Amino acid sequence: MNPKFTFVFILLIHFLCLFHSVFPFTVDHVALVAIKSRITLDPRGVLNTWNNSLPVCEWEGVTCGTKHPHRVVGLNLPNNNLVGTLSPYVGNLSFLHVLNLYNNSFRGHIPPQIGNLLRLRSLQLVKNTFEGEIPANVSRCLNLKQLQLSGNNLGGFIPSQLSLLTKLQVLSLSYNRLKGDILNKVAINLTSLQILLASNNSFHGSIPDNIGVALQNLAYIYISGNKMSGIIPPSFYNLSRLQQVSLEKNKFHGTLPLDIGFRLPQLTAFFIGKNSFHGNLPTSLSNLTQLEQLGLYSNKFTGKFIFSARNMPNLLFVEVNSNYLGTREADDLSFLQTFANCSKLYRLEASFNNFGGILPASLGNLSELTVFNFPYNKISGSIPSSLYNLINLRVLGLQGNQFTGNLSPQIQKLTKLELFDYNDNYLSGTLPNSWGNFSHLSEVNLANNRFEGTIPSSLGSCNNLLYLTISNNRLSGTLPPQLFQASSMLVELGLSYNQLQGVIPVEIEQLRNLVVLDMSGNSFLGKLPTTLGSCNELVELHMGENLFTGFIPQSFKSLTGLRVLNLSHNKLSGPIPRFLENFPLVGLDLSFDNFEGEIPRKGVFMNLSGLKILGNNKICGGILEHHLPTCPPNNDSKGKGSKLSVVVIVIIAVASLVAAVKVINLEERGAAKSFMAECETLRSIRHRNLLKIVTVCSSTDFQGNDFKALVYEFMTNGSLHQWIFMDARVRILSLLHRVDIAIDVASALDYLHNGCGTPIIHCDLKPSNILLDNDMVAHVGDFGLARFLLRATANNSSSIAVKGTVGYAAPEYGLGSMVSKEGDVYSFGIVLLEMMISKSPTGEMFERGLNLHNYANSAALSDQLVNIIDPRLLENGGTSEGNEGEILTEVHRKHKCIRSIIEIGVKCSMESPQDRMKIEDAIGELQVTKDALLKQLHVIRAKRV
Ligand SMILES: *[C@@H]1O[C@H](CO)[C@@H](O)[C@H](O)[C@H]1NC(C)=O
Ligand SMILES: *[C@@H]1O[C@H](CO)[C@@H](O)[C@H](O)[C@H]1NC(C)=O
Ligand SMILES: *[C@@H]1O[C@H](CO)[C@@H](O)[C@H](O)[C@H]1NC(C)=O
Ligand SMILES: *[C@@H]1O[C@H](CO)[C@@H](O)[C@H](O)[C@H]1NC(C)=O
Ligand SMILES: *[C@H]1O[C@@H](CO)[C@H](O)[C@@H](O)[C@@H]1NC(C)=O
Repeated sequence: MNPKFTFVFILLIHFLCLFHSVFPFTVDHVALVAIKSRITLDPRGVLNTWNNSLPVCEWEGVTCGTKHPHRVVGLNLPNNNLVGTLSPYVGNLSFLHVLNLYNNSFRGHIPPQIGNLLRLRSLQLVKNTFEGEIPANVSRCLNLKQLQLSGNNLGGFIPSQLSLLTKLQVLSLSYNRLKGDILNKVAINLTSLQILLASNNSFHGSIPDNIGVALQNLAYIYISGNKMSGIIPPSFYNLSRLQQVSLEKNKFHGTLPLDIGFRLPQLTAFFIGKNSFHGNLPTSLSNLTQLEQLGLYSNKFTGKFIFSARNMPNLLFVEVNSNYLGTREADDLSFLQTFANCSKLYRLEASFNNFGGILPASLGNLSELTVFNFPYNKISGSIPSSLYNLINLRVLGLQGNQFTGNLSPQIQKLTKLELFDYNDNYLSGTLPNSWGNFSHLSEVNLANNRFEGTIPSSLGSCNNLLYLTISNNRLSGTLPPQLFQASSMLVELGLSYNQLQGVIPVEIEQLRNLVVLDMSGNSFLGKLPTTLGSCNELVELHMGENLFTGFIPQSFKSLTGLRVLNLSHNKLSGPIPRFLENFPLVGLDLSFDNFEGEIPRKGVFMNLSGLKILGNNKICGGILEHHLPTCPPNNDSKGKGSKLSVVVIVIIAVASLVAAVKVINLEERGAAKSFMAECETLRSIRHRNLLKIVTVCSSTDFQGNDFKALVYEFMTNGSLHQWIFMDARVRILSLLHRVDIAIDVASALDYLHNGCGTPIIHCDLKPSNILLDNDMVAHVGDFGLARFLLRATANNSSSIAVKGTVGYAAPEYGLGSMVSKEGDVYSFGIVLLEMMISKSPTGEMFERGLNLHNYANSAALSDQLVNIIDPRLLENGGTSEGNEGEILTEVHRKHKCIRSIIEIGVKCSMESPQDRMKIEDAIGELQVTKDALLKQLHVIRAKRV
């Protein structure tokens, strides 16, 4: 050969070789660049190396072959948060063996060009957001051993062509929305299959009868959460290599074969929960010596649970909740003793079965146990103290059994507890004192037992507690304020139906996350705590069946999320606040209280089934369907003749005009303005027992000075003063009248003090300011000296040296004290005594140290009341037709009532303000007295008939 030619030939060969290796290199390069171009976000910058200054084989995630050093055989980009679509150019990487995009955010369709990758062995796209159908073309990749598409948004039918992939060992399709009969149409032909993951799709069909022959290599089968049905065919138990089986949440039925434990010797996980399997559990389950996880919950298994874990050193958990296991016999729980050697066991659950017997003490050996959950069985006996050795416990559920005995203080050893439920047993004794160490505890339920004693204050130190329920026990005493700590996260607090008493600590406001509060059925008293208004996450508030008095606080206005409010069967009074109309209430129970006045008409008040208001005798109005009496016409509308004619009372005038009392100096900056504001407030307060203010007027008097006036409605029956000292022959105030008037007046004061936002102090309560309407209902009027407490104490310029009226004004006022609620209570006490004794406190006999209070008090102490009370009280009893014995009994009973009223009067008029009774308590006691009196009158009437 011509050497020249030879040279050219060699050159040509060389060039061809070069060309041959460069050309394919270019195809892969182009494909990768195209793939990169479809990736819109690469937060970790893995694709930064994909540039022209580096050869393709050095790009991150790219692997080239050894036989074909310039061809891309692997593309591995897992866990990179890549966002974008997968370019169809991927199909040009014709030497690719492995494509791994696990755990990124690829979306769009899986390109069918994948089907061109005839050398592909592993396609790993798990945890992306691919959508659309699986391209049938994938079935052309006949070398595929692993096809992994779990955790995407793939839908549609599974292509039957995938059955051609006979080399497939791993098929993973879980967590998509795929349909079709995966087992019979696809999997059954995949003779090499070892791992089938197809949970949580919409696959249907049954387990093929020939599965035991066809898929002899199967080790993992996860088909839970589909729509599969049928039985487990007998040949399934020929799959002797099976290690993990999950058939949960389908519609399988049938029984388990007796010899299951011998036929699946390698089984480590067996999950068949939430199907309809029935029958006895085969005892051979005990021979699954490799078993780690056993989940049989929500089936229909029956009979004794004969199970031994003695040969299962690797056992992690057993879960048989919601079956019919157990026979209520004493040895039902003997299987628990066989767990002693399971040192890894961390979860035991058997709720909602029929297990009887007692808990064996050997439980204490299961040191790794974190969940012990056996609620709703028939387990009896005491809770073994060895249970409290399980210091890793996080969930302890024994509710709904028949346990007796105490709650051991040893519980505090379980410092990792998160949930602890002993609800609904027969436990008794006191609650342990120490709750300080439970820093993880989020739920405690001790309701429906027989616990007694007080609520331990240290419960408040469980800072992560969200749910605390101790309802339906026999707990007594008061609520420890420590229960309500600022750090508290409590969402639900259930204290109902115990024997708790006292007032609700104001600290309750610190429970800012509270959603449900149930205090029903106790003996709580006092007012509803105003501070509860701060718990504005509340959705349910149950305060019924207690002894609460006073009004619904204005602060409740902020409880705008309330859906259920129950204040029934208390002694609450005052108006039903309008703001309740605007709450999303579905249930409002105000029945059997003493609410008064017009009920609102909107919101829940229109809802016949949602509203309960029975047993409030002083309410009126509302929608027709409630059948309440119509309210007396409002003064704002035109009055009905003379009865409603108005009386003008000039109550405030300029300083120069008035007597000794300096009221408001209108020359002072802002005083006139504040007067008007106060008048507006006065005008807006409405209470059955307050004289209604018709209007406010402001004018100039004859000397050219400003004067301000309030206009009140007119009362036909005059003042209490007139009645007390009225000629006995005309008409007499009966004892019942007097009690009613006392309650009316006290209610008015309570409303002024506590019911209308800023407390108002009347400052001049006396019989001549108490007016009686046509029905002898008392109305407190003349706010001439009324003070807004907050303003008076907060701002000196408007604090006034009030004297009130001699005889009725509290002694401390004479010493220059600020006006106070207690001052009004003093006046009330004096009025009460005056009403019963019929002597004016300024009468001649009351001087040199003797006053109405001392007079009544010493008579009461020396049992001389009968000698000082208004003699007319004992007349007019209406029993003149009765025999002597009856009369004596009645007089005796009346005495008791009179005595208790006088005692209330004495307690209200104590010398020292802090010793005086609270007005709301006075109402409560007067109410009790009235009830007793009414009962007595009923008896008398009944006898007469
Ligand atoms: C290409 O990537 C390399 C490695 O990340 C980098 O050092 C180089 O600056 C890049 N070149 C270009 C042109 O982006
Ligand atoms: C997925 O990738 C992200 C980002 O690298 C990583 O933080 C996360 O742990 C990965 N998740 C799994 C299940 O591998
Ligand atoms: C799958 O296997 C069945 C028998 O089990 C057979 O009838 C069918 O033709 C097979 N399908 C494919 C695509 O090989
Ligand atoms: C099966 O397990 C039970 C209970 O552990 C045991 O008594 C029995 O000997 C085991 N049978 C075989 C064949 O291992
Ligand atoms: C291979 O990919 C297709 C898209 O799937 C392109 O259309 C082709 O041009 C490409 N071929 C080459 C040689 O890059």
